[in-house]
Amino acid sequence: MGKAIPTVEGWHSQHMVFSMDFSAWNCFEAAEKEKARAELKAFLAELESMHQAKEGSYAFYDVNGYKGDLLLWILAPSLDELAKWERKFRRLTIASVLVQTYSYTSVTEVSAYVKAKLDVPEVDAKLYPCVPKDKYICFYNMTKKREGNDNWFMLPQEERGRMMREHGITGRPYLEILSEFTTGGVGLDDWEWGVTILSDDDIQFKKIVYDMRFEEASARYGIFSDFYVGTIIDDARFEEIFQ
Ligand code: 76R
Repeated sequence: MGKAIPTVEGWHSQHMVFSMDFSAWNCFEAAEKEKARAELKAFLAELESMHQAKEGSYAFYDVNGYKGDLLLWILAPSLDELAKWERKFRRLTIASVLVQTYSYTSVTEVSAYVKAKLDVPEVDAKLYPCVPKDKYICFYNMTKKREGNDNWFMLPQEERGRMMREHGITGRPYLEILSEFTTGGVGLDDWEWGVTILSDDDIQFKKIVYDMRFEEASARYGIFSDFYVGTIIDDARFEEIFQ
């Protein structure tokens, strides 16, 4: 019988995806649009202050495809802080033209599969991430299979450790061109993990995910959600979206 691997947790994490009703937005008067833009900018400035103070972090991206238009990722010290941010966002004027299409509640997580020590700065950087403002984001969920002989949770720890070491070896070279954050959602949401990758080169998402498909941990045990990809909403893009 397997045994749970020790994990350490850091900030709580809320991924939110919204679709924007552009026909409703287009019906806004110019002054209403201006008010909505100013409120949203003030909200983002508050998130930026939290990020600068290293009390949390965030990401705001323009999502491709039908799954949504905006991805807002917030990291904060507790679930209740996240709920406050969420409520604040929902009360913005812009929220009246947004419909939430996805969310994932979790907490940053590092496990002891590979790391001998969990109280080192490298681990802290994963638990309390300073999310980089890279051009592109890729977010999806993963769960490990529990079916017949392919039951991750029935495997001995050494066996899981071997596969996770292999996983780390595949992943490590990619850290030169992307950042990856694993958040754990067991007991908090429907999927076991959230995977958030940021890079200035979106092709690296395709490369790392394809590479990992051949690892046993993924090939045999990986189950994945929908994928969300998007581009950072910088000032220029903000004006384009909310014009
Ligand atoms: O090397 C180490 O010290 C850490 C090793 C490591 C662990 C334990 C690690 C490394 N990951 C770990 C855990 Mn990861 N990771 C993913 C995905 O699409 C797919 O097939 C998988 C999605 C990517 C892209 C990725 C990237 N990782 C996990 C877990 C928890 C599993 C569990 O506990 O059972 C999941 C679900 C997961 C998924 N991983 C790395 C990376 C990268 C780039 C690395 C190497 C760099 C690093 O150490 O951060």
